[in-house]
Amino acid sequence: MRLTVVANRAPISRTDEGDWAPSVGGLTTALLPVLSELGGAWVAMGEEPDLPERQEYPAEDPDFLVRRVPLSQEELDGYYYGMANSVLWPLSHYMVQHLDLRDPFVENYRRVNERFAEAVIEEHREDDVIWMQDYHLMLAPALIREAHPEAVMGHFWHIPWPAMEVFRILPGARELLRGMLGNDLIGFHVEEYAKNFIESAEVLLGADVEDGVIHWQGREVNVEAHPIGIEVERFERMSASDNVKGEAEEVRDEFGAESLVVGIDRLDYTKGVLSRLEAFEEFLEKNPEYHGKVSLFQVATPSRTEVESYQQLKREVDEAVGRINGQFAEDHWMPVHYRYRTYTQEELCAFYRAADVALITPLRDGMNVVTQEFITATTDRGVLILSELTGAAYLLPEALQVNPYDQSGLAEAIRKAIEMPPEERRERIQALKATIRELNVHQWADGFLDRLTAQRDASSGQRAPSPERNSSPERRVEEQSTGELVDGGV
Ligand code: GDG
Repeated sequence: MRLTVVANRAPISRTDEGDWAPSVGGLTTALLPVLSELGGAWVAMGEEPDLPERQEYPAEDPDFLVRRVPLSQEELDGYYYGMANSVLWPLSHYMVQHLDLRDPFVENYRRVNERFAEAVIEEHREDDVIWMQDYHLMLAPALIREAHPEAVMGHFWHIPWPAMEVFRILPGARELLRGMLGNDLIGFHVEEYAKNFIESAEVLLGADVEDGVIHWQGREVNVEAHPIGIEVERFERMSASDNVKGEAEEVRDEFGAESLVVGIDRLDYTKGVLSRLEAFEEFLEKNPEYHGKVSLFQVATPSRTEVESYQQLKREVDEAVGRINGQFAEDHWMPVHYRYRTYTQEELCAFYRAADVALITPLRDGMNVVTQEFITATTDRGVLILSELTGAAYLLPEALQVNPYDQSGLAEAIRKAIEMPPEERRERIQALKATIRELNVHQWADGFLDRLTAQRDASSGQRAPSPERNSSPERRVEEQSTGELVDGGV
């Protein structure tokens, strides 16, 4: 069995020295080891002109093929910045006010999905398993299915699947659903998104559903929850290293606050950075005894800077930071320390470790792995304030859960977190750490592929079972430690 991964982004990028190396990011970390072991291909868009369409990797002793789908500027604008980032992204996060519906977005999304499908069809061999990723590629599965009715194909959706009544707002909702139903297995982070998807197929397409399985055009489509994890052991090691401990101390000394509240996000309107700042402002207004004692350190990583609503958000966040600091700063105390840039993972780890409180308050989020990184990196002191509108919240009841739209509730949660007694902090964080250790990114990849191959074996009945895969550290890829932007999720 070989594997074909189909994702918007390629798994390798050029280093400063001009070589090729695995890109930074959860998806690459999870899937490259499996792909290297099984062999096969990774199909992705060509992010720059002049990149080879077919590239064996590693060059000296290839494990797999990188197959690029080169895109014109018009295609990139329509498919990626348009349909993916300005339509499917806001809709899936229930933020219809950010929807930007334009015909060229749909046309280019169709065209690019066709081109991805053609590339997969060309590379496909009997017995391959195809694994699609995310909301960029909703139409490709049905096209691949037409060409290869026997193909074994799964799709992991990294963001929320909204309630059916929200999904149906989208003109073309049915076409997109039909595209997705080309798959054999569709994975989401939590059951709720899976239920929403099933209801969308049932109501909008009239699909038959029996015991959670969708019956569609003579095939079965399984829809399941497969919550993603992180590389827990690596984060634990990094956090316990002298380097990170030293950097965490430096951060605390630099900011000088008794309590440090930390937020780390891509600057995306779904992450709730603006309402978080407003809640922190309310906290300061209501609790003058904490002036001079509590600071918020907010890292906002630049993201999708070409999209107008992201430029607008940046202006609003800049303004809010200026307003809060202008009103409350004192000689030796700055209420908000704001950084609009990327950091290395090691630096992020030091920030998590320096934090007394992590403030993770997305307005919606498929999972939110920053939460998992904080839980893993923090000591017994760390308190997690977590939006109940994230996938992570379903798994982490011991967090201080908040409704991110409730500004006063959020301001109150900040006070509660700061005043939480050490024993309660320790109990909560230990429970959270235990949960996160169970969610490992390598197990996530293996678990999804196992379900996919099991389904293939069950439906064919004749093929040999897939070879045992193991999750040993040897097959994991060393990660480059650069502060490369993780854009648009995976
Ligand atoms: C999508 C879904 C789901 C951030 N700044 C820097 C940096 N990061 C890293 C974080 C974390 C990742 O980016 C962000 O992950 P999230 O899960 O928070 O969010 P999305 O990017 O929106 O991802 C999400 C995820 O897919 C996985 O399925 O959880 O719900 O939206 O790992 O650490 N990394 C580095 N420098 C930075 O400045 N190196």
